[in-house]
Amino acid sequence: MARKIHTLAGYIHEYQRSILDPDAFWTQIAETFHWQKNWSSVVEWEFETPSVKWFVNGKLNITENIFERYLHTKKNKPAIIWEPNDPKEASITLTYLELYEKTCQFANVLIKNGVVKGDRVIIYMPMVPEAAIAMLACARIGAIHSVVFAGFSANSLSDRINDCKAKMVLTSDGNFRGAKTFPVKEVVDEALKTTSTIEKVIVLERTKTPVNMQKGRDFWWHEELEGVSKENIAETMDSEDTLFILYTSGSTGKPKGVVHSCGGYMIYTYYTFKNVFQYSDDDVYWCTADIGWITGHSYIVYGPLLEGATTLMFEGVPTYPNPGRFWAIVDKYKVNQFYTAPTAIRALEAYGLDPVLPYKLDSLKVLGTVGEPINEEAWHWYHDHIGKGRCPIVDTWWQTETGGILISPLAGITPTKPAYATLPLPGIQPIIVDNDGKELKGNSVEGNLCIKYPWPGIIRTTWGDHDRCYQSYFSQFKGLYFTGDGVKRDEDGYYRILGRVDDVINVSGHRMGTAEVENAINEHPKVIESAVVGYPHPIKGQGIYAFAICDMSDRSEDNLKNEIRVTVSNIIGPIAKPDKIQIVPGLPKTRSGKIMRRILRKIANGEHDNFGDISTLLDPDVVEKIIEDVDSAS
Ligand code: 7RM
Repeated sequence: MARKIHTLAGYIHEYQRSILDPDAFWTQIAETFHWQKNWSSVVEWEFETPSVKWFVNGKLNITENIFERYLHTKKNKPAIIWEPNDPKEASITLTYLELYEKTCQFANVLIKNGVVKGDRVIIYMPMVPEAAIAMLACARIGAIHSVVFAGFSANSLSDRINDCKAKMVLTSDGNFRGAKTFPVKEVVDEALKTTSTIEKVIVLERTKTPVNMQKGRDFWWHEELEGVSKENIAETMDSEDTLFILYTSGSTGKPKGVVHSCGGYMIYTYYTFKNVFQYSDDDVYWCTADIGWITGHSYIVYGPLLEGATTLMFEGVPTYPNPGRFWAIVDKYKVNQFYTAPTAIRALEAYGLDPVLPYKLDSLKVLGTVGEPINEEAWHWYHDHIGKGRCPIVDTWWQTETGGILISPLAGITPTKPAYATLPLPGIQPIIVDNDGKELKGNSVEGNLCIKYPWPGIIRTTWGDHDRCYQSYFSQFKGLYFTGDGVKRDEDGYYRILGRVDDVINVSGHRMGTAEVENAINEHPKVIESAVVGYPHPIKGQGIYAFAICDMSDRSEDNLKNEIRVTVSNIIGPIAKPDKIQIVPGLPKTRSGKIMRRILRKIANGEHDNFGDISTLLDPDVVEKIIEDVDSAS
């Protein structure tokens, strides 16, 4: 086993080593894995075009490193524990052996249905073990999975299918979420009206929601499994072959397909999982993310399973059947590491301590957060009332594009500090630059967060459009990976993430491009133009505030706002619905026609003066008019 860091001195030593000789550092970790063929060089890279390759020419299969690697020692150890939405329904435990057999069997189902190495398979599923099995089965045969969060609309799903020209969709009849059931298959049917590449759809029966099965295209999961072997020989993958595509929003209108490759992602998710959470062999680890997000990929499925850990998967929502559900699950399974989002912490905090007090929570050793900055107040509540002051909080900063955690405490090993992600993990070389790209050296500085050296989990490209990868992350500051986040390095050298500096809003830990939301709003026939900004929201972190110029001739304001929300929900999904809409007579624009978001952001933040230089505005009066009417935003 690659060394787990046990002490602060150990961290400092490993960090130094990783910077002075990255090749030796990563070699030592990668050597503990099963490679079908060894790599010829550890890393080959440049951040100009960019091009990054790890473990060059190495051959492997990530699932062999989850299953075959552990079968002699862990075959009866629980790999996945699944807790259903309804607490009265039986839970499911899959041991490493069982998960292995199910993965192989489903891999054979994919093969039987014509999926071959390199094909794209969309996974649009609820949080059930089959979703993880589907991902692993794809990885087993070298098919590229692209998980689409089951809360996205038919339109969003269809865009993603078309972008990656997927051949198959794996889905379910429905999805239980709290007291509601969502007709997932119906959304797939709708999406497939505007796609042309999907040959087959395999449908898992989960909710028994009636569905239409199109002959020759749609097949039942359980029927496909009948008579299929549980043995499968893993496909040989090149280290740089694509493992998966995951779509994420950026500052432009269209989500981009972030591409991760097999070798580097494997090493990086494993190493970060092990060290950040300080997992020990009999621990039960629980990450509450959905597998539709990168956190679910890296820290429910791949990272924990590569470590041979027991990972808990929860189908439901934190407030069903009551807001004590998370804590009931922690006690039920004696969860040792618990990893969630600040937005969930704030939402549960709002219910007070009554839902928490009935539970012991004494199994907890480590608490984690991810997805957005955590405010000090929520940090202390989490620390005091969930961790009972005993558990270190790992505030883990990372991105879809980074594959795994880059800046975070190591639980119980390195210091924590409320609202700070603290220190870079070994192998990570952060650099702060000002807007001109000049490095801000030393401590007590604030600026744009970049990374100057590759790590194994870094994004390789954006699917089908490499230039977009360059434009989005490598063009702003020459020779650096730019994260899009602002950051402060304090007097002690600790990093505090300040939030996005681009046109991305982070709503409950979910990234939304302002342009993407505007495009959706503008689809409403009565909307002439719109501008979207983020504003501080007590629970979601940021809320979506839309300013819209509309034709109001035949609608009441309330009706129109409702219709706009429905439009956005249909085009992107409910998570993108504006929290506030203000109908405005005009938008502040420069003479060249650019919307001055800086001003709108201030207005949405409740600031009504100190707009800085507005002399370049085409019509300065419009700002006055918008401010006069801010109370109409709803
Ligand atoms: C893992 C994930 C990435 C963006 C990132 C940040 C924000 C994530 C933290 C955070 C402050 C954190 N991937 N972010 N973690 N901000 N502290 N611990 O969330 O691609 O969906 O989002 O999320 O702005 O750039 S993501």
